[in-house]
Amino acid sequence: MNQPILGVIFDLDGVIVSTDNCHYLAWKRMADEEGIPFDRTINERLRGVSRMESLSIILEKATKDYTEAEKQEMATRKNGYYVELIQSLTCGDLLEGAGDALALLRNKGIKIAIGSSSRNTPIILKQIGLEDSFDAVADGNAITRSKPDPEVFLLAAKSLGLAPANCLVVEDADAGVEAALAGGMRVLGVGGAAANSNATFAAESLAAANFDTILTNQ
Ligand code: B16
Ligand code: MG
Repeated sequence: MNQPILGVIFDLDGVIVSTDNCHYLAWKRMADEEGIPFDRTINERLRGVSRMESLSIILEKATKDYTEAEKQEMATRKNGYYVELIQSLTCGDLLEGAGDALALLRNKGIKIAIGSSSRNTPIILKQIGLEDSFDAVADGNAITRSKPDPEVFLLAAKSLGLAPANCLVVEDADAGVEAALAGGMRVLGVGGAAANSNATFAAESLAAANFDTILTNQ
């Protein structure tokens, strides 16, 4: 018999808010400046992946080698462009169903947390008006290993005071689905991860997810 779900850990980008286009535009600007081919297909591989690992994927198409210092500079430059872009995010940029899902879970007494690879999580939560909405926030600033390592989700569960077996992760990236399962948690795949056959539950979006069923049919 499964343990009851007492906490839900949400990935941020692609689940609560769509910052993926901002990531794309910022990486594209940096890549264009460097003359490195980069398109939306390559961008799909960056979902849930840390900033430096994202850069490594982009550099697969580079025709020259870059030093560590140059790589740091490129990542910092991209982040500057990204932070500029996310200044215009508002609560209107919450993904469909996100606000309702958070309210429903709160009403049921379920604890809610963020588990994101992004080091910009605090800025994003503030921009979309959710900085005080979660019982715990675990993000890229607090971890050393990014998804598919379970570190960020284990930290979120610990901050909630819950065992991994009592937590459900909501993820849009395959790396995040893998991370949740590696951490001993169940996972609801949404968006791009809805088609991931390893996900415990699947829904096209948070708007289509039936938490009543998920929480009772455990
Ligand atoms: P940053 P998530 C991830 O957020 C993004 O999906 C991924 O594209 C990005 O590279 C990563 O955060 C790091 O972001 O450069 O802001 O630290 O999906 O884990 O919420
Ligand atoms: Mg994501």
